Order: sequence, then structure tokens, then C-alpha cells
Amino acid sequence: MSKPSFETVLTPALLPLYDLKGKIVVVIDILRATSSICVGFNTGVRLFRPVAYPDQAKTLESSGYIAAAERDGRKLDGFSLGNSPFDYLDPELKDRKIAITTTNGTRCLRLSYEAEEILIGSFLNLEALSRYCIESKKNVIAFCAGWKDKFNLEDTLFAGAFANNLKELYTLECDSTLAAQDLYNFASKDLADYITKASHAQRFERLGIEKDIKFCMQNSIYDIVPKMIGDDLIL
Ligand code: 3SL
Repeated sequence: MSKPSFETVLTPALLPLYDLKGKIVVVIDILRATSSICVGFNTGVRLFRPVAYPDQAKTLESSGYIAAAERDGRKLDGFSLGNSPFDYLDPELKDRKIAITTTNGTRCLRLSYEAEEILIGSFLNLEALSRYCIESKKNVIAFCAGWKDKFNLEDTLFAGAFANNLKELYTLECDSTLAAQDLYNFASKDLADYITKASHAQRFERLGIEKDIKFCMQNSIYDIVPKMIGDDLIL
């Protein structure tokens, strides 16, 4: 039997070149949307509803949701939560529903609607995610959220680490996967140092939130695989 395929979409602008049907799409926004979503689930959040616009998140407050909104790295005024992983460690979030909008990550979840399954990928749940995909035997697309349709280093590094985990049982298709692997294998000698080159890491430095980077780069601390079912992300 032939092996399932593993492809990497390096930016949302390239997504129309890929056929998502029948495949698992893993949405990757290491800094910070998919990392923070994993943190929330680990804290006990019941579900996340990813929405396009801040006013949609606000409207859902009247239905019992907590509204979370980030644009350009900042929590928007008037919202209970932003997009820092530390926001999602609060035990008060247990069993709560969160409506969330972020600059890139939540957009990519919506763009993936044609996939058979949409999963959340981050370094925080890398091993659990890899195991899930291997057991599914389905074709996988690693979808890097990037930054406003542009390439970024941190999501590509994760795609490379993820490809490494699947490489024995998958056919690694397209040069973008090979490039992501090479980048990860080069950078993994000192990932914490390498990541400081990333433009988003520098943006965080300007915003004074470098601690979020260190948190999001922790490897496989959560044994969870959040997935989209209808309009919601659940465990
Ligand atoms: O773009 C996004 O979805 C966010 O993760 C960006 S930030 O990390 O909150 O700046």
C-alpha cells in the first residue's frame, strides 16, 4: 500500500494551489494563536469559536462566550482576553466557551473549510498531533499561517519538526516540506536562539512580550489534539 502524503503550505497566499479535500489540514500559528488555543484547552476551556471580526466575538458574549481579540500582536480594548498563552492559563476559564479572532491564525482555520479534518498544530502538542496523524493514515497538509500572507520562520520551523516526525510513514511531497525540514534541522541545534531572528519575535520584543516566545517553543508539554467540528474547535 502506498504511503500517505505530507505537504507544506508556506503561506495562506499559496493555499489555493493545494487540494484540501479528503485530507487533514493542520493549521500552524506558533506565535501565538495555535499555541494559545492549546494552552486554553489544557486549562479546561470547553470550546473555541474562531471568528473573522472582533464585533462577531463581542456579539457572542450575550450567548455566554468570553470574547478574545488580537490584532497586530495587541489585545484589543474592551475584550476580556488577547492572544497571549499566559491569558489562557487562568483556571477560571475551565468549562468556558471562547469566541476568538486573531490576525492570521483564526483566518487560516476558516480558509481550511474544504479539508476532511482541521487540526491545531503547535510545538506544545507536537507529539500528540504526530501520533494522531500517523494513526489516521490520512494525507496531511501542514498549513503555515505566516504573517498577513507572507512567509514566516516560526511556522515553517514547526512544519519541519512535524515532517521529521512523520517522514518514515509518509511521502514528503513538494519542496516546501524539504525546505521546512532543512530549516528545522539547521535551527534545532539552538531553536531558542534561532527564533529570535524571526520578524514576529522582533515585533514581540518591541511589544515587551518576549516571554510568550519562550512559552510557545516548549516541546510536547500537552497531550491534546484540538480539532474543528462545525464552527467550533473542541478536543
Ligand atoms: O496572527 C495571529 O493569529 C496571532 O497569533 C498573531 S500574535 O501572535 O497574537 O501577534
